[in-house]
Amino acid sequence: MHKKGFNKVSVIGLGYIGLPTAAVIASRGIEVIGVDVSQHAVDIINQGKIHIVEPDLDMLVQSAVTTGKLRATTEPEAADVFLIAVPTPFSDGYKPDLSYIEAAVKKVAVVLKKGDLVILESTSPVGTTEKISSWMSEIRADLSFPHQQSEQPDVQVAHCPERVLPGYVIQELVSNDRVIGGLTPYCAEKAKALYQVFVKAECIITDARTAEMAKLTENSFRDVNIAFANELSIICDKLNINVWELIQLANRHPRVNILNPGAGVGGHCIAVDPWFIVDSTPDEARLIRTAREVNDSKPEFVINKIRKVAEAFKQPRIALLGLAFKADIDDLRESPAVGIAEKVIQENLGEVLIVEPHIKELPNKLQADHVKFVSLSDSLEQANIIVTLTDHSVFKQVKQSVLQEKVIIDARGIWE
Ligand code: SAJ
Repeated sequence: MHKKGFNKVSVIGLGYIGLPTAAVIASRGIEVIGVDVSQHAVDIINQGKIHIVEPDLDMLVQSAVTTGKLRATTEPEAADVFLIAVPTPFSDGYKPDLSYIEAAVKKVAVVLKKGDLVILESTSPVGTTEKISSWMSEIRADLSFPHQQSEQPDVQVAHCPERVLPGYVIQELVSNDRVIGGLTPYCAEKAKALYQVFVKAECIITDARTAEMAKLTENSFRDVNIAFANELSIICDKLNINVWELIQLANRHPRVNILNPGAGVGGHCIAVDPWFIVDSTPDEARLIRTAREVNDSKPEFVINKIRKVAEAFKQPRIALLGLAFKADIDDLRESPAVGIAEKVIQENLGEVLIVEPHIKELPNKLQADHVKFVSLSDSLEQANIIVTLTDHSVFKQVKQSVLQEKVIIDARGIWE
């Protein structure tokens, strides 16, 4: 196996991106040290098991740990490459929170040596790659860094944003093109050589700021397009038009491709990243901000529909289908469906029957006396109001005849 001089790679942050990346690199015969602040995650990984859900990841991690190519620890140790894959959430006022990145690179700085490469994979506001270079230089005055404009810095720093789709991570890690932005062209070249060890698609080089903005742009593009669909659904509701039929018809135009309205936009990326652009350029990013606001208002629109329908029943029994933030996954974090369920329960709009085939029990915040966690068939039997919140494949198979006596709020358009 051609390792291009990368004998030891350290991946900092063993979550949805870091762990699959660590395992894929290890599967190419390179020694990988995974670092995470969670002792629990480290222990599980060292047993060859995984603490997150992602298809095929379990096998990959098991084999990497068994062959001795992957090992996890809580403190960084010396390596040739450090790949940072920690979260970048936003704090109050939609301000990017770089504290996880800062903590990670400051720990990495301690073990850096001349010739090392540091790659930031975490989605980050424009300018963050320069910032990490400067954070590291504060701790290591004995080494030169690329933001210092030195001809040949001791340490190379680049940004290569991850772009994988949850549920398809293992496949997309290898098959997606990668945008690689260096603080200098040499930094980018060096990072490209690493990605070429496991990426089968193209690795395209640019500067760090463009790479940072490229990732934010991709997710903002999707957010704006989903917001268009969501706004249409609200307009059509007012005008008494079936939005699903409308979109199907409009999409027959060769240059129109409208996405699907839903119960809101969830997940850790699309509902977050556009705010990083808004935070950098608040006066200019008008459309991007409005798209966020439109998508964030969609859950309240769905709750309003449920309120109105529930009022008409003496004993409303409301089935909520799906809690995950999108189809066919088990991930409930940042899910608009969970927020809707919480509100319906809090407001006591009726008896609530929750269906989520991808989880084993309801989260604590959704447990109450008037809430039952039931199977799809039980919910269809018992409920008089049925609300689709997530477009899981199993829901699409429900026969229309079963739904005839029910009031349907099909927020995902799965039965249209
Ligand atoms: N959604 C709709 N209507 C649609 C499409 C999506 O309401 O037509 C909703 C989904 O239900 C979900 C949310 O949007 O709640 C986001 O889902 P998604 O499948 O669009 O995206 P994510 O968040 O799972 O992953 C995205 C991907 N980005 C793009 O497609 C541009 C992925 O490639 C990124 O790597 C990932 O964000 C990330 O980590 O940034």
